Amino acid sequence: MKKVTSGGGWPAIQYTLQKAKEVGGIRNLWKAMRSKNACKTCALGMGGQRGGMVNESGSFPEVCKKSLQAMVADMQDAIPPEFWDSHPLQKLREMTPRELENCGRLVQPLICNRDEGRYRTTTWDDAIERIASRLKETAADETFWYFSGRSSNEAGFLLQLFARLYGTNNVNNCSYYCHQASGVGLTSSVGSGTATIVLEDVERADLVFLIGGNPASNHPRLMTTLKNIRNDGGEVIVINPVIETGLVSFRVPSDPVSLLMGTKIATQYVQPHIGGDLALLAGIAKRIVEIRAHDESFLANHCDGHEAWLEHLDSLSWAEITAKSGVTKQDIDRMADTYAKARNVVFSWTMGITHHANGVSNVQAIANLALLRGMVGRRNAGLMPIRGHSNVQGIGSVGVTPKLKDAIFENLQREFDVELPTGPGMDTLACMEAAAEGRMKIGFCLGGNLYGSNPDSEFAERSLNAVDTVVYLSTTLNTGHAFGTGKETIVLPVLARDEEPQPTTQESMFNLVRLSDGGPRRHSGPLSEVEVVARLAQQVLPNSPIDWQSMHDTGEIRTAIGKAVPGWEKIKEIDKTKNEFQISGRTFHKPQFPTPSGKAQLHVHSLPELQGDENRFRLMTVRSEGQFNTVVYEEHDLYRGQDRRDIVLLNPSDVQRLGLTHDQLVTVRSETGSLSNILVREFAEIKSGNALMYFPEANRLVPRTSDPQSKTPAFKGVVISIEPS
Ligand SMILES: Nc1nc2c(c(=O)[nH]1)N[C@H]1C(S)=C(S)[C@@H](COP(=O)(O)OP(=O)(O)OC[C@H]3O[C@@H](n4cnc5c(=O)[nH]c(N)nc54)[C@H](O)[C@@H]3O)O[C@H]1N2
Ligand SMILES: Nc1nc2c(c(=O)[nH]1)N[C@H]1C(S)=C(S)[C@@H](COP(=O)(O)OP(=O)(O)OC[C@H]3O[C@@H](n4cnc5c(=O)[nH]c(N)nc54)[C@H](O)[C@@H]3O)O[C@H]1N2
Ligand SMILES: [Mo]
Repeated sequence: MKKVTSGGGWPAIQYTLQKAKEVGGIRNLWKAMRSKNACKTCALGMGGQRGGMVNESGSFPEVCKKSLQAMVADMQDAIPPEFWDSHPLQKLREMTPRELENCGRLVQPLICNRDEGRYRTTTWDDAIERIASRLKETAADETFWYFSGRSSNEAGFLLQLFARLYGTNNVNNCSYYCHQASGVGLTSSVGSGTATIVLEDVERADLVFLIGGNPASNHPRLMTTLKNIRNDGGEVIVINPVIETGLVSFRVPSDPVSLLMGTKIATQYVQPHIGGDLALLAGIAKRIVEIRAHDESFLANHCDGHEAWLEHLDSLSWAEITAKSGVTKQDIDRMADTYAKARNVVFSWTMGITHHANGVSNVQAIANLALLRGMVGRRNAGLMPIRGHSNVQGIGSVGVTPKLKDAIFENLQREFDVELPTGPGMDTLACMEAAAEGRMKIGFCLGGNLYGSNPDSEFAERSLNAVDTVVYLSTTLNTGHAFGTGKETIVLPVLARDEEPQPTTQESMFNLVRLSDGGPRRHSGPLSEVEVVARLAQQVLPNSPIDWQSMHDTGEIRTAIGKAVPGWEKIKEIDKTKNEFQISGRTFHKPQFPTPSGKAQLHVHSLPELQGDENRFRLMTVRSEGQFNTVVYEEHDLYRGQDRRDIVLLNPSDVQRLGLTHDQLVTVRSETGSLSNILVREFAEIKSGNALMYFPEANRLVPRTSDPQSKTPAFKGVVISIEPS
């Protein structure tokens, strides 16, 4: 497959027209895309009351392929009832993620007993009674509750409240596999776990660091912002072991000049080794101090720990920095020079930073570098984790974490006269490990694909298979429904955000709470997530101080969120005022930080050894342009010029050194598993010594090694060997 020379552009527009055809014409799709609902894909913040395809600074039209794909998927026909007779589990297991997604919308509650080996349809009453009776006969700590980041704040808040009153803190979300390291790292540095800035700040920056992310594929609408920065004479430094086409040049479809000519994005593109970022970031900081471009008064007045950190930087040798990062001194000096000259600098990052056993240290090192020149705590500069799922941040804010923030815990107990459990609760991977050891009887999943997103797929399957009852609230079929089954599996079909009968809210990565109006249902079977949870809670805990009946009303839930969650007071009136609001206490335009001392904290890190050697490669498991997490929409990867997914990409010099040829069949092995009949491919864009494969297929190879601080698996830090099949 020929590789495109820039991202975005005509293929994106052509794709829109093709997708429109699938759902009965451009008018249908346009109407759906323009409805006042928060966009369903990433957390950049489109839609809501500003209307679909409008971003947080009012720019229109902002559209990306993924939002179209997600919309078109929800606009599919229903899976007919006969489907389940002709598709036993065995058959579902043979289907690709793409085929599963394309089966259509789930519209009837389903039950599968392991012995029967197939799903059969049932009624809502039966399904809910069954789950309720299982819950009543199970000890609360033998259950776990997993939330994906697509659901509303209302559904997330209600379900976590129910789980806690039922008696467990085994409440967690997909963030543990995603940006948890950002939350933990940022909190330890600046006292708050999310972006310190709003979209306008990025738009006004004159330098953006883009570290370990591929927004051309995964956050396409950020590309408009980067294009604007370049047009205003600003600079973009990309740090990524892979040269991602769309980060070199991107054609923003809504800008005629950019569309025709393409906009150059990266002003400097630096390729570290996978896992080389900590050394690289320390190197830039060391150089800044050497050229005396650091802000001594900011460090003295607004930071703790700067003496120890500066001493540590001084003690690091350039030989260690360049060897462990894989980046030359010259490239580091150039980045430092650019940084030294810039006035307003934003640091952004995604999974290339968090998916490591030292993910939290990586994030702290980014914060260190920003603080070194006083780039946090003022306008037009700051820290920006580019979040994944459209409401992953909101789900976390409203209480979907094992340990509730103290203030939320106390507010809930006081306002609602309830007693909440005080046990520590388990993170996502810990729940999966407990399940594998037979210590979990019920797993309840609000969306997502817990099986598909896990490291070590063979383990993930075994783990969920050991659970008595697995419950999924889903919109479409995924590999979890085929492999991640319990002795009994119950699937409850739910409405998508824009089909909800009542308004719901979502939080963007810029801490803006957005209101979605909901809309007409497309199918008669599914229920809203909130209704399912309220009905279940009523049956399991009928005598609770919480009036679950009233919680069918999303307005009631918002009132409860407003009382319980600090900074969210304005949510109580949002459906009347339509005023989407910035959560208070999250944006830092002044250098006062919510840490015990009011100052930011600098952290010292020793540099980890580079993994791998002559014969063992560092492997990253990443997304293609045509997928959304475990949902694969297309087998090809447009920007990397690949036509299939069962491949391992290596630098041509490595392919030759191994004595292999392009497209030869190989076996890829890690300490966890192996995959055979994989095609090895020459891919000049990846730095030698490193390898690239696609998530989720490659998850068989990913060990359960995780960052001790954030519990996030090292999805990008896998060591592999490659031999002919
Ligand atoms: N189209 C699409 N959009 C999405 C998603 C999707 O699946 N598809 N998923 C959503 C979600 S939940 C998330 S979390 C985000 C994910 O967004 P990204 O983080 O952009 O996604 P990944 O594919 O994991 O890509 C990671 C990037 O990090 C680079 N990388 C890998 N290892 C390293 C390293 O050690 N150091 C550095 N510096 N870079 C490294 C890779 O080359 C790649 O470019 O996207 C969201 N948006
Ligand atoms: N190897 C490797 N593994 C990874 C990653 C990686 O980069 N490499 N990335 C990790 C990351 S960043 C993440 S976020 C996780 C993703 O983990 P998850 O969030 O668990 O997985 P998704 O694939 O996004 O879940 C998709 C499913 O959600 C359901 N769904 C869609 N919309 C809705 C809705 O409105 N309501 C409900 N109830 N369900 C809905 C559909 O059934 C769909 O099949 O995977 C992680 N795993
Ligand atoms: Mo994610």
